[in-house]
Amino acid sequence: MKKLSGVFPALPTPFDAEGKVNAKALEALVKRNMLKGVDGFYVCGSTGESLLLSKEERKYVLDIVADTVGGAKPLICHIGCLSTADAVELARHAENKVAAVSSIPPIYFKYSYDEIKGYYYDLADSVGTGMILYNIPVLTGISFNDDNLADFFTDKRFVGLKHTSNDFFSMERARARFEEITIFNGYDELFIAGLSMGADGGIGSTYNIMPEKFVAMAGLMRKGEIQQARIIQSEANAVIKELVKIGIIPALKACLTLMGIDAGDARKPFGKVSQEQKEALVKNVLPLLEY
Ligand code: MN9
Repeated sequence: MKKLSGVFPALPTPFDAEGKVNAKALEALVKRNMLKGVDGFYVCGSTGESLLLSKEERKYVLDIVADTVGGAKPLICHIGCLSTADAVELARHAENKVAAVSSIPPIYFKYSYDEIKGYYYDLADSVGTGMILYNIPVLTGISFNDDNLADFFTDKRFVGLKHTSNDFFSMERARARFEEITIFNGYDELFIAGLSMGADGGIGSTYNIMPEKFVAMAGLMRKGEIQQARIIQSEANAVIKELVKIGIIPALKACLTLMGIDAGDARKPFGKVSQEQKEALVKNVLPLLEY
């Protein structure tokens, strides 16, 4: 398999007025991102509200994205679930549609490290595609870092790391030790920092509303033009700051709707974006999205 790299939007899951998956809006979003030059997609991750979807919905979302992309770009599907059996079921469904699967570690119960490792190895044993570890300690309480990464990346079935963490020291150590794996930067606001410490690209929610900026930053960083890239990162960060104030997923979906892609509300327990917040997005964010 060719090494994955570049700009991978983490797709949100649009919902219609009844709260059902909105296939048309999802197709439109995927197509628009492709026109803007993204390199692939991350499906049903945190941004896709995967943990709030049923397994059937998660399969449906991947099917829509796979049909829309038609093999033109690589897909990574997040298949993380509370139980190993559910994750295996989603991994098997994804297997022939994706370049790799990916999973957060098992959450809620305080599993031992051996149990967490066992979860990933059960998934790796169940499918032929590579596995991308999803490191997001702020949400899972579990860190993949220099102390434990060798437990995975000495096995060739583990092909990548999605690193949503400020710990760039661990990212660099992973880069130095495991040259062949793909490292994706996870925090959009730290995109060029991640690239400068050895990431091959990034996976991010806010790429969906400003794909040009992330594609441009990736190109500039490849050419070593850090000062130019920093100017664009700064523009992107002004947007991200506003979204984070509201809540990243509801705010992202509200922005998409304002931009003509009817993403609907985030699913409960997420709250709705208020009228005042929408007005703030129109005033403070939409003008910054232009490229
Ligand atoms: O996929 C995203 N993480 C989450 C990665 O949504 C939890 C990021 O793109 C963040 O949304 C973004 C804003 O903090 O960096």
